[in-house]
Amino acid sequence: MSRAAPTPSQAAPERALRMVRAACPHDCPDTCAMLVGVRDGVAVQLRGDPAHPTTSGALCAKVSRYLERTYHPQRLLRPLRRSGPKGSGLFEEVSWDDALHDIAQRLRALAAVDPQAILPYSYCGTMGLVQGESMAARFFHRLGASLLQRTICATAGAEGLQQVLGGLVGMDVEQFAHSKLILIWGSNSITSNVHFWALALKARRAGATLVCIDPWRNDTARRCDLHLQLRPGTDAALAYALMGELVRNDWLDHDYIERHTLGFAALRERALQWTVQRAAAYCGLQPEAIQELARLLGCTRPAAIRLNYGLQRVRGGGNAVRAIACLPALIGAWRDPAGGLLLSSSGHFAVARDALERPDLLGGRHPRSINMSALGDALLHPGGGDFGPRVQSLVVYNSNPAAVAPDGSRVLQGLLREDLFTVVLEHFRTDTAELADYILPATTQLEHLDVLKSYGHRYWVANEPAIAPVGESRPNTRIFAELAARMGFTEDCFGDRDEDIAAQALADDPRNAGLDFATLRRQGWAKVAVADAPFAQGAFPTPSGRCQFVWPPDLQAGLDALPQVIPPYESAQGDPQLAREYPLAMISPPARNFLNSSFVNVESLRLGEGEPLVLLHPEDAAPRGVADGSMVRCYNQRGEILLRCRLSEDTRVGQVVAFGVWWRKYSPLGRNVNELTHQRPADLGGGACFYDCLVEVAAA
Ligand SMILES: Nc1nc2c(c(=O)[nH]1)N[C@H]1C(S)=C(S)[C@@H](COP(=O)(O)OP(=O)(O)OC[C@H]3O[C@@H](n4cnc5c(=O)[nH]c(N)nc54)[C@H](O)[C@@H]3O)O[C@H]1N2
Ligand SMILES: Nc1nc2c(c(=O)[nH]1)N[C@H]1C(S)=C(S)[C@@H](COP(=O)(O)OP(=O)(O)OC[C@H]3O[C@@H](n4cnc5c(=O)[nH]c(N)nc54)[C@H](O)[C@@H]3O)O[C@H]1N2
Ligand SMILES: [Mo]
Repeated sequence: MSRAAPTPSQAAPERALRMVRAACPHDCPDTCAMLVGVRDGVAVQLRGDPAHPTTSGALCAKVSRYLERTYHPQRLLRPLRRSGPKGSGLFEEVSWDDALHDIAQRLRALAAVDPQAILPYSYCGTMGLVQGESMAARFFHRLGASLLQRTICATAGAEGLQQVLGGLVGMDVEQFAHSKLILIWGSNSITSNVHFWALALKARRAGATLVCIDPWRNDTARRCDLHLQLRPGTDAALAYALMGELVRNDWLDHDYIERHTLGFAALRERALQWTVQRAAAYCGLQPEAIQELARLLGCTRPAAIRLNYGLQRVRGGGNAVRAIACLPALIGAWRDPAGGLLLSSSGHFAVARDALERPDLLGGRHPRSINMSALGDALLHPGGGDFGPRVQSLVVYNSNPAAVAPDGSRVLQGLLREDLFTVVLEHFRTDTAELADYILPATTQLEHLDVLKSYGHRYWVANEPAIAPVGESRPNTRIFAELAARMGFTEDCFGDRDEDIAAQALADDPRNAGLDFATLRRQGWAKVAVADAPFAQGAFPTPSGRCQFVWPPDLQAGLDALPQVIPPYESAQGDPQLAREYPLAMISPPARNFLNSSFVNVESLRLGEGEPLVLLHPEDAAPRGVADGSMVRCYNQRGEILLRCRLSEDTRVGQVVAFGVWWRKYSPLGRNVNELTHQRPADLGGGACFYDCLVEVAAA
């Protein structure tokens, strides 16, 4: 297919196809550049931009269906107000004026007592900097509402990486095509990062070895040359064992270590304590597999690690990332553009956060901060003490907490509080929207303007509105600006148009090399100005400028400053009593046809996924009398769900894999996998621990 350049709309004849540049808004490392074909005001085709280097003309299974999502018969078209008891599903249509007037009045009354009783709840339904935390953040800052710690996905790993490398920085994903060894660590790339997988395949055609480190033999693991199928939550021990082997065999880059790292002597000593045998027993691996991987790491140039967020959804997740992030410096892998590690590329983008979010509007107030991964507890807290006022209003946008937040029965109980005033900005009547007092229809990516950075590649991508808003839907920015006006907020920033906000997003910084939004939207996408091999000469963005094997604040406090090996809360090591009662470790990785809970209501994709499934090893099925294809109860101290069981040797003995994240309303008993997960935080960054979970399974 030839490349279609966007043609000016005014010149286009009536029936001509107009191509509009867009960006995939979804929470995925790939942030694809897209082209939308519009005819007579209707989006009729959508494809990946063939000229964009990582998108390469291809979209994933889900986003290829984005038109079905935008024009879905169940799209919310008008504001809705609850007209029956919470959870009854009874709503009536109201005008925007009435809805906004009433919401502003309710929020104003609460704010007059204590604005912290109002909690915004949002995540990455859209990754757009405009429709994400811009006008919304301004609104809540001006209001003085509670702050939200956005921990549900990545903060444990982000904090871990920050301690070692100094930020969310690392390899350029395009360079993986030239690596000779690629470790895919804690990631099912084919499902959740498919454009990276294309680069890994390119490397393999040029002779690279691909290794997968994952407790589940997923699609990606099956296609790699080597798979280390470790116990969940044991990655730090594996990393230490690899370091130990690098030391014993002297597969080290002494010059790089000397000049560009901090704390090698201590790390070396700790690593030697993790003998291959000890780690093999701890991780549930064969010692030979660890030795083989160490040899590959020590003897292959360039060696690259595609670390991802799957492994940090456990109690020790932050420290696991720390331990793994030490590996490339030991072998001097950073010297080569195709060597090193990539967890996230976010930190290579210079975003003017303060201009977008305007924390100055807090005006010296310091509202409390609530961890989004413990939403159930927050909603059920009676208020008082350190917690502060009871949460009396929840304003949800870009998220579906009733489905995605852990400890779902507590979340649901909280959302069912008759006295909780809940407003949900959405495209659909999600599980969360069903429990709202007001549902406000929001525009999709085809209907609004935005600008995106990426956490998997290094391109800014612009998104032009391709079509007029469907129904009476409005962009998040407009909804919050209109609420601000009704609240009497008069600051100029509430009058910014989406174009203004997009322009403000790009910071004046050498990494943007003078790029402005006007240029970006003309080009569609633009690469940040960052060196191919950013740490070839050290210069890590840490306070020491070095790769930090030890965390200096811990050193100064006299604490153990090295990465720690921390067992999951729910594991034989972490809680032997609990492990006897609920002996199966449950992980709940993404389903290929869904994006977290987005797309579950797109019929073609839901049919592709079938029904909520759990994989159980035949050796675990036999003593439980569970047959392949039967329904099983999956339960623990927090709850119970029903799943279709598939017997599979792709999971470990003692481990089940249940796919996320189904909507409750499409799940048996109206409950999904998060009925079983807990709200306790990871070691760093307050991160969620979705894959730190023990369960038992029985025939239903
Ligand atoms: N199709 C699809 N793509 C997605 C998403 C989606 O829902 N669907 N979600 C998007 C989002 S929000 C994110 S954050 C990314 C996440 O993408 P990734 O960071 O790649 O992580 P996950 O896909 O969550 O999990 C990947 C793998 O981690 C493994 N894993 C679980 N526990 C452990 C462990 O303790 N150690 C190791 N080594 N591996 C473990 C799981 O078995 C799974 O195969 O993907 C994005 N892409
Ligand atoms: N058990 C288990 N639970 C998990 C995970 C797991 O692996 N296992 N993964 C976790 C991870 S990594 C993440 S990131 C979270 C994700 O959790 P969420 O960020 O809540 O992601 P989604 O479920 O995709 O819900 C996003 C919602 O935003 C809406 N939306 C999209 N664009 C817009 C917009 O422009 N305006 C408005 N108003 N709404 C919009 C969509 O319709 C959708 O309903 O889930 C977490 N939950
Ligand atoms: Mo995520």
